[in-house]
Amino acid sequence: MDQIHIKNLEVYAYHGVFPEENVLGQRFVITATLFVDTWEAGQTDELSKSIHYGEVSKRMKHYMETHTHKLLERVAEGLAEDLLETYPLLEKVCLELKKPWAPVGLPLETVSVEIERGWHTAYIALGSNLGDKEGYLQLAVQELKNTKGCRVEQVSSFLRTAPYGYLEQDDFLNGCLRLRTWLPPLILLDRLHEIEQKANRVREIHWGPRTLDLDIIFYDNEIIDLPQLTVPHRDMQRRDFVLYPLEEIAPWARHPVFGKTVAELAEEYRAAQKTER
Ligand code: PH2
Ligand code: MG
Ligand code: MG
Repeated sequence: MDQIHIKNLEVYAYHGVFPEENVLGQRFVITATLFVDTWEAGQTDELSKSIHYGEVSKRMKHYMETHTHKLLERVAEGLAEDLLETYPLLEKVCLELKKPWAPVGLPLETVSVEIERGWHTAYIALGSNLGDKEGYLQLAVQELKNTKGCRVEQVSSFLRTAPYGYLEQDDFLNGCLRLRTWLPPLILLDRLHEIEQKANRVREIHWGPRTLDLDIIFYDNEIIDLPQLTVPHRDMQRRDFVLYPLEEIAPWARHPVFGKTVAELAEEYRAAQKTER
């Protein structure tokens, strides 16, 4: 992707672990790479189609001067968050934050932290089969809309589905949504669990009745195999309650393991249903 570079912006600020750093202050030097599609700005000569590097520089200086953090890591994270939340055209940002006067008592040239943060696309499956099912799904959408680092882009219609797995339970209401987020997968998962808790979810029977279930189906094209989290969601290809709502909003999204689109997986599911009968 196209890049805009801001190299070695100098700011005087008070971040640091040592109390004297917070009192005396010191020089900080910031290098930022902004990943932004500059095609339209290049064609039209319109600044509004790109990101104003002067404005970004001022914003970073302002952030540095109005916060006092201990760690360079925290400063870098705060700057990245601020830029991603402020500039809709900013897809990703790389930030290097240097402290040439770091008081370590040794003759080093500089110390620095470098991070890369950006927006990702995740698909979340929603399900409920207890109480006010629609209300719980709406609550989930609202909560995600109000989550810092999350933008809900599209929500499917909600579909009544028969229980899969453990059959002695009420029908489900299921849906799917597309999320733009700069939260990493495990942090997003924590947030989903928090929202499930808000919906008074109690974890009892595996696959049993629940007020609200939120699952990460895709996170970009990432393949994640951790004890806490498997992405793409395992067995999604055999679940109409995931495939059908997902097909509605993202028929072209491609499963990174099977190499097939959601529309293809849904079609295969329908074909298999026919031969079973
Ligand atoms: N979720 C399950 C188990 N079974 N069945 C339907 N129809 N919909 C679900 O969301 C669902 C299920 C475990 O999460
Ligand atoms: Mg589930
Ligand atoms: Mg779940």
